[in-house]
Amino acid sequence: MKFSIVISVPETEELSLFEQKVRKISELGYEGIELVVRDPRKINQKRLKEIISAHGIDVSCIITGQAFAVDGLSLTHPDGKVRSLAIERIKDHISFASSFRAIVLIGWIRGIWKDNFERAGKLFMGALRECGQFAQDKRVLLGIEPINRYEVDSIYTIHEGVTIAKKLALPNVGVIPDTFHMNIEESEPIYKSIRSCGNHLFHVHIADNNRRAPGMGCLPFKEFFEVLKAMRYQGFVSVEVVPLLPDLETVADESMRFLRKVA
Ligand code: LER
Ligand code: MN
Repeated sequence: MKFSIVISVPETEELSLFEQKVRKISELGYEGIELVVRDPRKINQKRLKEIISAHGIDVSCIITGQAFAVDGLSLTHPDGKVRSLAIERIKDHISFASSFRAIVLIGWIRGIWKDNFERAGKLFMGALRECGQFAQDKRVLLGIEPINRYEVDSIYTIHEGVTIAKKLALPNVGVIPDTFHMNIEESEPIYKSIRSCGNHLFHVHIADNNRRAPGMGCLPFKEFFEVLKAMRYQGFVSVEVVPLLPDLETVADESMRFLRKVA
């Protein structure tokens, strides 16, 4: 099984602290890092690429949610100008991801749908189709992340994510299940519900039920990895702990020790 861990890319020229983190992650045995990037145009891409290639580590996935959380961009925003900016931003993420063969995560960028759920659903499909086709030309995969009801108001379950991927029928659009969200929203244990991703399973986020490092709570990870292996899953399993306490290094270390035992 290939493991990565989520890490934020700072919007500064100087990436020495970032480099120290990448070095540590790679020393701990991770094969990849997953990058939180608000705006790819605001980061020092040249230096970032040098660091990544110097440490021989892959970039598994790009998390785009900060474009919503910080900039308020959403693929379903009632204002067409904001929607266009959101689509342009995701295209920037896709172009950025293409140099690493990383997946682009579609999570919070779907926005909040409550004001007009049906219209938002249609806008989301249209935006995803446009971004998906753009990504296809760049050989990039897009993954819809089902997220729990306390953070968003649409696409909570794997079934909902897979239904959208099937409707779009683009081979490069799939789903990114996250064990923390699955434990809240799925009706079956994580090792059963993961199966419903089928061949739409592009990437996996893991955290325990309390969103701490896997092994620090009560989710059945041994059975979960048995099923992933039975599914012949070849992608990354990426540690996403929130909040990252006491620090990235401790979480990365605790997670890897546990993962080596159960995966
Ligand atoms: C959000 O809770 C999440 O799980 C992340 O992957 C960012 O969308
Ligand atoms: Mn996640």
